[in-house]
Amino acid sequence: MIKLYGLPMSNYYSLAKALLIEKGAPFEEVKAPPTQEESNLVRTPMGKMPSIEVDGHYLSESLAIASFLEGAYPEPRLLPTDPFAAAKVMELCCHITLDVELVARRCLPEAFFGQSVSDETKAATDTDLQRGMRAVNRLMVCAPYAAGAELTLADFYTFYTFGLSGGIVQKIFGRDLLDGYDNIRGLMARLAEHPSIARVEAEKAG
Ligand SMILES: N[C@@H](CCC(=O)N[C@@H](CS)C(=O)NCC(=O)O)C(=O)O
Repeated sequence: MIKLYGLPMSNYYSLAKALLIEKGAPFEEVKAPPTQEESNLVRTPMGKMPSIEVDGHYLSESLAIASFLEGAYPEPRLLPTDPFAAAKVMELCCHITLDVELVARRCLPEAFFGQSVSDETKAATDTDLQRGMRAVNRLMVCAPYAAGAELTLADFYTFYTFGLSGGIVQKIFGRDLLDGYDNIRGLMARLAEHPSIARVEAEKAG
């Protein structure tokens, strides 16, 4: 039985949970806030969530967790068998995370934690986000899924990144991150109804 550590409020935790459900992997959730305590750092060396425990061994980072699950539970596949097609999915995941999520997160302290970020940070975030969105959109297929005809790991990164990033952009800049990106907006709506994602969101709300 896999243990999933973290809190449902985390989009990365939710992503890992949706992947576990998608793969049909038996798991249990263990509430573990992000801390710098040794008991947490042994599981996740930056103290972040999520992490998982498999047969007494710990693994952090959502991409590493996804990689483990893909190997341990090959069906349903979330990466194409063709190596180049699989790498294209990973490329999309990287750009979504690095060029949208991590950029938007610069303003997370002000958007959701009552702190403030400088006007310079906001201006740079706005500029960099627009560039990141254009980059991601170049790779997005959205026909009907992020990377093409099949559901892949990129869909899970899409749903959980654009959910959080969109919330930050709305709060800080008062605009919709997906304005001009109706393809991604449509995909988000489809993914919200995908059973594993819908279950994670329902359990979070409940
Ligand atoms: N790159 C990590 C990011 C994980 C992450 O940033 N988790 C956030 C919650 S969504 C966290 O634990 N933040 C607390 C902290 O930064 O100390 C992953 O993909 O798993």
